[in-house]
Amino acid sequence: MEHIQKAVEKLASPRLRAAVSIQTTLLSSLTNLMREEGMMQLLPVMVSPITDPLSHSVLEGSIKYGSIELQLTKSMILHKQLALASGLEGVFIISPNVRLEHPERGSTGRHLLEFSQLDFEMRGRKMEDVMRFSERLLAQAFSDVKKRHEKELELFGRELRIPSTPFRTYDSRDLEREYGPDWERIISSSSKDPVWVTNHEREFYDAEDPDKPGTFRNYDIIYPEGFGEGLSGGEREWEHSRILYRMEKKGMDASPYSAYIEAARMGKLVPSAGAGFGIERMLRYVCGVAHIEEVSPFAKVPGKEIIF
Ligand code: ASN
Repeated sequence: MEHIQKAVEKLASPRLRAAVSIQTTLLSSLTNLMREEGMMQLLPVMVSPITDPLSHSVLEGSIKYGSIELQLTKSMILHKQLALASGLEGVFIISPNVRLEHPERGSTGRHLLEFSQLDFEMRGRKMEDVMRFSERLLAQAFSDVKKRHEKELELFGRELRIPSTPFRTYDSRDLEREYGPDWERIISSSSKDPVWVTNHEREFYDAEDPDKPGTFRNYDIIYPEGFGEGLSGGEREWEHSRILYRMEKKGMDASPYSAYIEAARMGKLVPSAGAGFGIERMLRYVCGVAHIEEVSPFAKVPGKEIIF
């Protein structure tokens, strides 16, 4: 009963109203810039035989449709790549992602069982293009929030900085060497503006540097003040043989991805780069709150009772 009361009180609170109005501005600023860039908006895919394999472990999230097994979307990465086959220069989606995170992640302040990602992909672009574009997106969105939401930011006691660009860039291997496995928390807590961390060994679809095997052309934005990771993206593997090679190196079973692999074999995947912002994480940072659930009306926190 107490949990229900708390959930209802949160829904009725001025803080939540303020958060949702800031979120509305963030989304319109970000997507307007994408439209100005000539990118087209896709509608979300929520179930499919294929989804992002992810590089971290989550609980199983498939559903049965008769005898067919469908995955709940973990991210639309593979669909973003496939959508560029149409000849579009760039695509974006406000994409609902379901990731059944292990219960321990409930205390990180930034994990939910379902979240929304502003996910985008640009044909023929390189990692540097996406990094510069993402910085512009953040700087513009934050400055629009500052202009329009003085009162709401005051309610959160938040002094929002407009980040200077370009953000500092670190290589994950250097950070690991210097700070050990806890590097993300350390670099986030000691920074004033967001930073980039590049070169992560993760899913098969993030491109390996052809000139430096073992180095990866991907990147994350780490928010400052301890807020941690808020975007991840990369240049992509798109050639049939490279996709098979990367899947094999990862020890993946390629059979569930046969249609995607066939599209690559037919030459329908194109060179691209992209990324995705976690919308709730961005809002948490902008409002400066400890837990994402404070700014998310129907938050499903791993390991916690689910009310609405
Ligand atoms: N959206 C991410 C990307 O574009 C993928 C993810 O969310 N796992 O790389």
